[in-house]
Amino acid sequence: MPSSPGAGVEPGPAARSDGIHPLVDALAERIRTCRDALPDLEPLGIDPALEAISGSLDGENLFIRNEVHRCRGLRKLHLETARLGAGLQILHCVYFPDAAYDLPVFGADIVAGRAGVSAAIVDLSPVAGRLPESIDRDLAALPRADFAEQRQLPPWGSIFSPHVLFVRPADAAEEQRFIEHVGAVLGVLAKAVAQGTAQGPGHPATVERWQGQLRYCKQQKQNDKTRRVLEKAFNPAWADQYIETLLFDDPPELCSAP
Ligand code: BLA
Repeated sequence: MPSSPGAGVEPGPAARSDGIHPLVDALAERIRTCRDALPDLEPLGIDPALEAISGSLDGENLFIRNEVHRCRGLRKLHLETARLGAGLQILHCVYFPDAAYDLPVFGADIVAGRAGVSAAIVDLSPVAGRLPESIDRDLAALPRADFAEQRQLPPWGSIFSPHVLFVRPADAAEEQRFIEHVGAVLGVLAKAVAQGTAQGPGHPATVERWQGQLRYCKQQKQNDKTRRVLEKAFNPAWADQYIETLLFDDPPELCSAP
């Protein structure tokens, strides 16, 4: 784990939470509410240097707040809220499943700048070719989320499911609609978590899902926009470590028992 953001940053006593875009704040609250109802939820230990990172860059307050948990069926639930200079505010959330369970990766990301929210994305992404049938059905049955501006996925976005929602919300009503849709997607995941049962670490389906999770991380790491922002706010070596150890670390090795 990287221990210090390095040049350009003066560590402060705690992450600041002022000046957060209302969508970032409200979505983080909704995600926490859904998360706190998951079975056997417990906080995962996190390097205190990464839990709350604060400083300043070009006279702007910088902060990152990280929350990391686990629960039954999901090995790592990561929620990050950040303000990274030039008015850029980010919500980043990924739930990585335990490969023994037939569960997808949950991912959500919001990028807001001075001109408003430029990107809002949410998905339950398959780790085994396609989504489990019941999840596919439940997502297809959700109320249609209408947005004026749909966005085009980049090539690395082939990891996302056909149900992915990627938009630029036009106004406060669309921002609220996005929050409701994320809540509904998390409801679909919560149902699958409640019904899920584990297969052995050596089961071919577990191994396939583990490989799918590795691929998810590999593809996400091709998003140069994330890397560039972190490099500018901190420095390239720190950004690289942060991405490799906290944002998209590879899933832990499976033990060989069947
Ligand atoms: C785009 N992500 C972006 C952009 C920035 C970041 C600056 C460009 C904004 C835009 O295209 O409008 C930056 N995102 C970050 C940073 C972090 C972050 C610094 O999460 C974390 C510290 N990205 C994810 C996850 C998803 C995701 C989990 O981290 C999806 C589940 C998606 N971000 C995503 C996509 C784009 C994006 C699809 C658009 C990329 C493109 O158009 O090339």
